[in-house]
Amino acid sequence: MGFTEKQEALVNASYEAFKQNLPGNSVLFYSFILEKAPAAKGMFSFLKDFDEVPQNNPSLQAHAEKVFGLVRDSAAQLRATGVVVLADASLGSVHVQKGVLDPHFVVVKEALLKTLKEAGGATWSDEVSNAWEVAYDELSAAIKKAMS
Ligand code: HEM
Ligand code: ISQ
Repeated sequence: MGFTEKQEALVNASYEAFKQNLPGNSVLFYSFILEKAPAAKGMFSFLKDFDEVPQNNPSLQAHAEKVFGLVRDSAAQLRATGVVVLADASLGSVHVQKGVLDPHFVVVKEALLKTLKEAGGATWSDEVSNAWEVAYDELSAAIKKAMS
């Protein structure tokens, strides 16, 4: 079965939970990424000058919000059309330039899910997780295709 209205609603609801504490959740997201891939720190222009993930850094928050927002948009696209089309064709070249490799996509996926789980509290469930995973995987596939 395709991506359902229910799945889209679950993604939207937990995206709102993420946004409710954007400063804290952004720091959490980066921390989860760097925990698994410490070397990725040097890839991010807004991280490389800091020893720790900076608290209350607007640039960091804006970037994190964009990533979660794109996954949420992908859920809407999947429900409406069954496919994910990149809104920004340059997303491929950005990631090639930064040296992003396939395994990084798994790291970012796990960090995203862990962050949403923290943000969602008792509302987090396997069903919510699965909806995000499908949307993330389809978006990742579109970015990887644009990278190749
Ligand atoms: C840049 C989204 C996967 C590392 C960007 C940008 C977006 C984005 C929108 C443009 C700049 C901005 O943040 O506004 C995504 C999405 C991903 C994904 C939606 C997965 C579905 C990855 C992965 C890595 C990565 C797996 C590797 C750790 C970077 C880096 C930049 C970037 C280093 C440049 C940031 C800078 O300006 O310094 N990404 N990305 N991305 N992405 Fe990703
Ligand atoms: C861009 N791409 C992947 C992950 C990110 C995390 C935080 C900020 C920007 C990002």
